[in-house]
Amino acid sequence: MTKQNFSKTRLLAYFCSGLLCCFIWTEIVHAQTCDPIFAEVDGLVVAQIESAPLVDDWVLSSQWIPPVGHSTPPDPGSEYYVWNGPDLFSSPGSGILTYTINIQNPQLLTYNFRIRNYHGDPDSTEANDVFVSVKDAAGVIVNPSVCLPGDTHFGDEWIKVFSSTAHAWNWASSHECSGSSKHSAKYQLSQGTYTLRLSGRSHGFAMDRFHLYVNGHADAQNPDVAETLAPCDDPPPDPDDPTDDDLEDDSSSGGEDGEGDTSSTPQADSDTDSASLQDATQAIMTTQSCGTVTVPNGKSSKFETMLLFFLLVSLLFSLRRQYRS
Ligand SMILES: [Ca+2]
Repeated sequence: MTKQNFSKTRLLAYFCSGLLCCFIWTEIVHAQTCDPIFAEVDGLVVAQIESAPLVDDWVLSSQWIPPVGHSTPPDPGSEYYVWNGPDLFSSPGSGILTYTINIQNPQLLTYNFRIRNYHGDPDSTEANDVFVSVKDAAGVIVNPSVCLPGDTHFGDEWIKVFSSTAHAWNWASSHECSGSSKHSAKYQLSQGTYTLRLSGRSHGFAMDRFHLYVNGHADAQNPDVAETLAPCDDPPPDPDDPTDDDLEDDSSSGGEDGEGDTSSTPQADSDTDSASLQDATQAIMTTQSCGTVTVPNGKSSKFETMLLFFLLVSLLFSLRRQYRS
């Protein structure tokens, strides 16, 4: 090996080492400063349940031992949480999991709320629910759009969401507005930031992820679609700030979906708002910097790290071999 070739190889190794260091540093800074905000992208919000820190009696799937007689959840493709605390049928507020959501579309649209869940009690009406609360940025309660004044739980911060499908991962999620008023879960949301919280209710209820979506979205109940994370360095737009360039005017229409109110099995029907949402969400897609939105399960950064690490190790071995020769 000539001295000139050795220098070139060494320079290349230094360059790749620097690149790897910069990448790792970016990942570290990202992990330290980026609280997840789940952005609406083209009418869909996706959040992994395990994105919120474990609290109280929630347990990670790997630590969950189903009670005797319960069926065992199959692999859902990602981690999930299970409420391992006692039944709290009348006592919401324990084991609160918090998710920040940002809706970009300025129009008031109906979003189906679905939790991908599992419950394995022999009685399908047991171990099948959780409490949910949604508030806007001002802390005002957002009532489920399927609950009406006169319902027992209209105006309550916490409302029960239950699943009617047992022994399989499913998306069945219904609001129980009262004992006789139970509907597929929905919220009407417009542009702004919201806080969605889940609170333990039934022992053994397992949750993998939740989606908020407009009717007709192609990935409405796709269990592999990536979280719709907002970029860490791009805070949600302020609707009250006219200088905020992230706000876009969208005059197309949206609204009710016509889904049967009494159905407890969610369906994505043909009424689509995707076209009207495309423009309003384009800004997000073009400014994503976290690198996890378009790749299922957020595996892109891990893949890139492994690739760079492999490249660096290969170069170092090559350098060592050539130097000895
Ligand atoms: Ca999950």
